[in-house]
Amino acid sequence: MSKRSIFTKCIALVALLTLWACGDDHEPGVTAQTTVTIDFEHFVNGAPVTLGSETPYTNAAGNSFGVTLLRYFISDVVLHLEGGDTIAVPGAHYVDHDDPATRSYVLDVEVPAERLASVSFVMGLPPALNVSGSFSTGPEALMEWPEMMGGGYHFMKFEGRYINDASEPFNFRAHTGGLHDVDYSFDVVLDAGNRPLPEGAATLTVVMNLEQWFTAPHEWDLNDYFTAAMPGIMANAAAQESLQDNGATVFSLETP
Ligand SMILES: [Cu+2]
Repeated sequence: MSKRSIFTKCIALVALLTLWACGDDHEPGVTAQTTVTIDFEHFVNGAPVTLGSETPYTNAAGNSFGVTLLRYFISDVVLHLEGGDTIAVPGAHYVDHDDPATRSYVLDVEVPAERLASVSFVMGLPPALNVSGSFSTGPEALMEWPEMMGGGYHFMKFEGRYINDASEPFNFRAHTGGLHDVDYSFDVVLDAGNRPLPEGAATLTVVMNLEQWFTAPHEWDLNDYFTAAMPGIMANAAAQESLQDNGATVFSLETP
């Protein structure tokens, strides 16, 4: 055998081994898995919110307002894959804008790295999770809802300041929760456009668009809800229902 022939065979062998090594590195029949993290972002009028005592934003009713605090629960996340399979992640997740760790929710399930049709979750706590005493420690426990209003937990504390009809800054507390036996949590379904979930790690970014709480179908003039004469909206069933309705357009899913 000539030197040249051996050299050619060696090249061919190396090429073959390389092809083999670079081929499908998954065992047949085993679908690649991924870990899904949901990141939460909070926007006003299309831009990330900055918390503070100023009133730089304007709502649909023309009120100038600002945001000082934002805390809420989302629960029972479900990932809907393109083929129709669903992956449920039971339980609640607490988000505090001021606590970056809470704004990243790593779903504790193995997810096939397939295409994602949609993601759904509950805004707030459904009745099965809205049980007094179920959060005994941590900031979640501080979301308690008064027993005299039915107990359980706040779904959301959205607090800020607006400029009222007297041109004075007035602090508002848009607190939501179940009231007595009426549940004001609601389902959110976000179209994911059949985006591929990359193998290993995938991130979904869910945006809460804060101005939408005050936009439609019920336009909120904050003077109608937050005044010195009114005790707040926590015991106000009509206000709770109104925010539940407006919640339909509050969340969006960022395109990857
Ligand atoms: Cu409250």
